[in-house]
Amino acid sequence: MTSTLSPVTLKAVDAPGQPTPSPQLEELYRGFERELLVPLWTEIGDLMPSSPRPAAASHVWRWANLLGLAERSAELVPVGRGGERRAIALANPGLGGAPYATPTLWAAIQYLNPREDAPVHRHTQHAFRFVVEGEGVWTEVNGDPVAMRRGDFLLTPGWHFHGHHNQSDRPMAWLDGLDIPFVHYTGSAFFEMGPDRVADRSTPARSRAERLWAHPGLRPVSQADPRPSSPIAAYRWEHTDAALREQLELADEGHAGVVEPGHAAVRFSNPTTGGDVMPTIRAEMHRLRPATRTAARREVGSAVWQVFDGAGMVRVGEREWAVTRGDLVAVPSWATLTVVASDAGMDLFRFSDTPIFESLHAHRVWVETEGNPE
Ligand code: 1HN
Repeated sequence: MTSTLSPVTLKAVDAPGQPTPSPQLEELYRGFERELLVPLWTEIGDLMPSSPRPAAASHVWRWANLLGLAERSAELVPVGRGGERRAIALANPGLGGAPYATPTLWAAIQYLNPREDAPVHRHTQHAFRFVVEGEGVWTEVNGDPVAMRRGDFLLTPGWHFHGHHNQSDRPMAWLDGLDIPFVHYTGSAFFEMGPDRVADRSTPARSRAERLWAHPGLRPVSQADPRPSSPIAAYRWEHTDAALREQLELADEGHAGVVEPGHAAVRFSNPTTGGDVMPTIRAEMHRLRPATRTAARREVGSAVWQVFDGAGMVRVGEREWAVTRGDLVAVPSWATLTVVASDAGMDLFRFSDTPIFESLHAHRVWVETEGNPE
């Protein structure tokens, strides 16, 4: 894991910008080591690159492989107090084996057997679920049962009690996203268990949160204050799908709305602010028409993409992968990303840590345009 304390080790080297090695310099460096000090002149190249050089790598995880291992876990590993979740995290190959998809984001496949419960707890980490296939689980958020179905995007903002119940006779798997690494590095994690018994085994099609909040453009007059996280517990696929379809139809009719030709996108938003769904996480759905290639793009902050439907290619920097339904791609900060849909077209879910950088005024974007090559 990431918590080992490493002592300072310094070496005098004969290199441009470095002081000439000598026994006296070595002696000075031993003095720095004893006092746990590091001079800037040995580190400046890593600390001050001319543009971001993240430790995280781009990487693809295949949904078919994750699902096979999650199914096997479900045979061998019970869900209950202590472990709390049968969630298996993506470990970015650049991050030393930590269960982090990127330096700020956790992504995992979670799996529940038929009739199985994951216990109620709460934590300061913000969380969401995205459902690439299946149904039958209700996630209970502050006592409100929320149905999970393919294409739905569901929120568990920080410090909301939540547990999951599979109320069906079939197993179900989904994607979990959380800001666990960010909260871990910044020492801001709190955790508390909830009641051991499931409060509400009812299986409503719509949660109370949706009945109050999920009517387009309509806000309950009693709820006037802005909230740090969206009160909409579930963003349903039928709405997301219609929004994407109509963006593309409007483009066909000569009207504005798409990101670029053949590329529609929507951002899940907090109706009380118009901003992102949670303070640390941005989430979007993208639809590419058959054979559409996005403009190459780089931005500060890291992201994870999951193919929801169709197939295509994802290019990150020099690397390129063919991807299909469920596959997940980690995109490090400032890596150049291009997505190309196959002849079947492609829908992709994306989540990122962008709100952190926007609120710090540290967000930058570069987009390929004519006359703006790499
Ligand atoms: C958690 O509460 C969930 O609620 C998923 O489904 C993954 C990883 C670490 C800590 C808490 C969930 C988690 C988690």
